[in-house]
Amino acid sequence: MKLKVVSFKACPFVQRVLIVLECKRIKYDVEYIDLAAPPDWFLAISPLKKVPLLIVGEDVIFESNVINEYIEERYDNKMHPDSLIKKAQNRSWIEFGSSVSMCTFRLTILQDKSKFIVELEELSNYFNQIEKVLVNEPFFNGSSLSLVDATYAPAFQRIDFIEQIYGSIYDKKRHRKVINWKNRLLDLEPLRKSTVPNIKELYYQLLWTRQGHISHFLDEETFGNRGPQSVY
Ligand SMILES: N[C@@H](CCC(=O)N[C@@H](CS)C(=O)NCC(=O)O)C(=O)O
Repeated sequence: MKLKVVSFKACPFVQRVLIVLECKRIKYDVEYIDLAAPPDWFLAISPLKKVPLLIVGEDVIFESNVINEYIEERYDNKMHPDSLIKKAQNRSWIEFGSSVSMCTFRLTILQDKSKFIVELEELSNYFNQIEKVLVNEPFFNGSSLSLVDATYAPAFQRIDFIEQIYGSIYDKKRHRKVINWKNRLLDLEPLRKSTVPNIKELYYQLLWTRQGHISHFLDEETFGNRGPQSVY
């Protein structure tokens, strides 16, 4: 029975799941929905009205990290470490990754410049914390990819997109290991396969739709008139 992932093309949380499916070489189908006009069938099966959903036959699983734990338990090519304590620590850093992702999301919607700057400082503080625990290379646990890597890669990809229009976000001295880690993750084939090819353009279009402070760093001529703020 083939797995189905319900997705929104620019969603980083969906990507976490697709990265794990790609790493484990599991076949899956993707069904895209428009979150600006979600279909009734989706609203009926998504308790939080969010993607990703994983559909396994008649069953539905929601929340990206929970979906990844299911895939990890069900399939070979294990990505969690064997050691109980290391596995628990990996889960702690996966949880931390959700804070990083939400911070990255807020950077796209905050309209007030000073609040945007405060959020950037928050992100930088998160990087300080991650820097302290990055003792392995090239990935979080060393040579093999983990669910932690799959959690952070989509957020790092978006932070890079933001950097390309805004300027430096990482501190080259303080975040040296984080920068190395994110560069390795951004080079991964499973990350490339986890998105549509025009993800960067779609992301900038989303930034424009969100009309946050960051949208002022986009080229107005490319995106047209500013509309009312909308998350999707
Ligand atoms: N904690 C959720 C977050 C998922 C999430 O926020 N997905 C966004 C798209 S990127 C969504 O579906 N938003 C719809 C909404 O908030 O109405 C997860 O990890 O799966």
